This record gives sequence, structure tokens and C-alpha cells, in this order.
Amino acid sequence: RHADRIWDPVNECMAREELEALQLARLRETIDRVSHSVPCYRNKFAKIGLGSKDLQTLEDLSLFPFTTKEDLRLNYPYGMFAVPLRQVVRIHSSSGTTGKPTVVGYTRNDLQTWTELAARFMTAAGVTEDDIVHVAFGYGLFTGAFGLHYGAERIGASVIPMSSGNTDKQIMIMQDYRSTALVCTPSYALTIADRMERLGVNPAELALRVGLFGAEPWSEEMRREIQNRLGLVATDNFGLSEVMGPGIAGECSFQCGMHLFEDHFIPEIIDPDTGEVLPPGSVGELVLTSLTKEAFPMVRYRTRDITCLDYSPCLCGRTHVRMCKTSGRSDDMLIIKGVNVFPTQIEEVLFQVEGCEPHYQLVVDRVGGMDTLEVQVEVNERIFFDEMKKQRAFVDHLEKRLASSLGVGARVKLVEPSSMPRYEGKAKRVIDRRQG
Ligand code: ADP
Ligand code: K
Ligand code: ZN
Repeated sequence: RHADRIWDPVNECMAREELEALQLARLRETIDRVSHSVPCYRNKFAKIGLGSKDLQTLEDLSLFPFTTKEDLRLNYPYGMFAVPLRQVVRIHSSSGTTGKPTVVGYTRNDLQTWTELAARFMTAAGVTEDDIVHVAFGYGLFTGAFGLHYGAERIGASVIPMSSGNTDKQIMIMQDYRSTALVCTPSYALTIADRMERLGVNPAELALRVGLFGAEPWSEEMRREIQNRLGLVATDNFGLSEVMGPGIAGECSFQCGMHLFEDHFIPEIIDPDTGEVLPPGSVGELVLTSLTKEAFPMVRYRTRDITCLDYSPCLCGRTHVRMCKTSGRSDDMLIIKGVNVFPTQIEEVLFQVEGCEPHYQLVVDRVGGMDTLEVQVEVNERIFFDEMKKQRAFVDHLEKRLASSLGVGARVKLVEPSSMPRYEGKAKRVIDRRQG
């Protein structure tokens, strides 16, 4: 494999010592700025008598309090902005996957930084000025589409601002305009692949060569599935609107975790129950601090995403830490009879069993005071529905595989091909009937 092109070698390949010095200086500035301009931070810091003077080393960041989604809700809509609105040139919000959306803002400089960072990870994924970038994220308050749109333009690629939905038209445009790079959620990539099959469109006849997928958790098995079915290299990128949007981390061609752009963000991994910072390599909740943002700086924001950080050197030459694929958010974690289960763990098992389609849903309920988990999955051959015995054996096999991998029993329900919902944005995998 040829070496990656690197968008910004000076900053992406900076020696760790130099990087940490830059982080510390920027961190002090950030703490100073928010202490002056954001009452929520000012009050929290004043309560424990902390200021930028207390930052002797980067480790001292752990003295500072966390910021949570709750803080953002309490200060809805503009209370966490660190500049007057007249300096804000763009407003976005989170998709509201887990409740009331939160509002974020950007100054001109913030947009420039965001564009640069999107160009970084898109270049690492292999996008160049020769690409035709097909953006099938929804344009709107959601940060995904605009983030990658401007990143691709900055690189000099030709951008098609498709937005999401109308899958048949997406496929027609891909055919006619010769789109080479596809931008969307991994679940929409699958929806597109399904639809192509249905329409009898052979992906090999398209020009697609790379996919830039993100905005939701997906397993390595899902990556293989998408790559096989669409005939492209599927890459992962990570971001969240509260901290900026896409462009916080992205994979290089070695696909061994997403480089997290440490000159602009400091990542920490904490124990989600105690809040304690965990040693390098531990799995826990990702906490992010922004270092350069003007309109909406974030100090120790609890992302609720569960992952780990790998500081070992990468073959690509970038020095920034790599963030592992997330297993999901702590809010998506199901606790079934006391056992923690992530939807992605179930996804991995389903992909390993011949006959399952990658379309599934989890139904959690409480029956007689006991939690129950039902895994509804599509099978790809109608024959199972005609032959009861085969169907029973298949279900038994799947239930055994799930029980041994999750450590807790789950009931499997097979459903007809094409009967599960198809997603155009983020997939909704869990139906929880326990509340209400
Ligand atoms: P919302 O929080 O309402 O979903 P966002 O659109 O800002 O709004 O989504 C950010 C969240 O999406 C992240 O916190 C994370 O849970 C998820 N996410 C984004 N990119 C990825 C990715 N590559 N892998 C796993 N999860 C991701
Ligand atoms: K171009
Ligand atoms: Zn790398």
C-alpha cells in the first residue's frame, strides 16, 4: 500500500513533546477565555477556586469539573456561547438522538478550523482533488453534511451536495455523475447497497472507490459487508456537534483506529461511574476539551462514547493518538439481567452467522420483573420460512452464539427479508419497552 498523503504534515506529525507544549499553552488560553465569558464555567471554576494558573502540566486538567449534556440543556439555547452572537456566523445543533437537541455556534475562525480538520481526515481516507464527493448526509442543522462538504471543497474535490433520502435518485446520480467518494452513515450505505441489488445495478459499474462513513457506531463486520457490497474502501470518522462536528478524528489508510486531532482537542478516558481518569489503553468514556474553538469552547465534555486510546506510533507517520472504534454510547448500553450489552456486540455475532442479513433491531422489555432481550433479524433466504425444522435449528444456533458472546440469553426472532426498517441517517437499533 502506498503511503498516505498528509494534509497538514507540520501539525499532524508534530513530535509529542512539542505537541504537548502547544496543548498546554492553548489549554490555558481556553480556560482563561471561558472563565471570563461563560457564566456556567466561571461559576463552576470559582466554586473550587480554579483558574488557568493551576495548569502546571496537562495532567492538571483533571482538577477541572466535567461539562455534561445537562449543562448545555440548562443553558439552552445560547448560554454556553463564549462570544456575542454578532461574531457567530453559523449555528448547528446535535441530531437529538438522546433528547432535546443542543445548539452550537461557530465564528469565522471556527469554520476555518473545522474545514481544515475535515480536509485532514478526508485526505487520510484517500480523497484528492480528483474525487467526486457525493454527500448523502442530510443538509440541515446536523453537522455531518456541512462538515464534509467544506472539507472536500477545501481539498479541491468536486462536491455533489445530494443530501439524504430518495435513494433511487442517489443511485442514478452516482451512475451518471461518476461519484467516486460516498459520504453518509454506515447504515445508509447498506440501504443504498440493498436498493442497488433490487434495481439490478452492479456496483462494479459505478465509479465509487472510497466511503467516508460515521455519525454512528458500526462494527468491523459491518465494514467488510459494506466494502464487499459496494466495492469500495470503507473508512471511519468521528465527531460530535457539541465539540465541533465531524473532523475530531478519522482513520488513515492503515485503518488501525482514528487519529484524534490533538493540536485542537485533548482526549481523556474516564471511568463513567467514578469520573476517575483511567491509564492509557483503558476502555472508558471519552472526554474532550477543545483547544482552539472561539464561539463554543468545551472543557472536559463527557461524550458518553465508550472507546480507548492508542498512543503507539502509527505506520502512516502521524503522531496523533488513535481512538478505537466506539462500542457505542453509555446511553445505548443495555443492561440485561445485570449484564452490559452494546448493540454493536450483537451486530458482530449476526454478521458471523451465515444466513443473517445486516438488518436487525433489539427489543428490550420487562416481563414479570425480569429484563428480556429479543433480537429481530432478517434472514436472506425465504427457504427458512417454508421449512419449520430448518428455521428452528437456525434460531437455536443463533441463540447459542449470542448467549456465549454476550453472557446473557436473548431470544431470536427471524423476520422476512426486507421487513426491517431501512435508514437514511442514523439507525435506531433499540426499542425499549421498559419505560411507560
Ligand atoms: P446526537 O448526539 O444527537 O446524535 P451528533 O450528530 O452530534 O448528535 O452525534 C454525535 C454522536 O454520534 C457521537 O457522540 C457518537 O455517539 C456518534 N458517532 C459519531 N461518529 C461516530 C463514529 N465514527 N463511530 C461511532 N459513533 C459515532
Ligand atoms: K476537482
Ligand atoms: Zn495512521
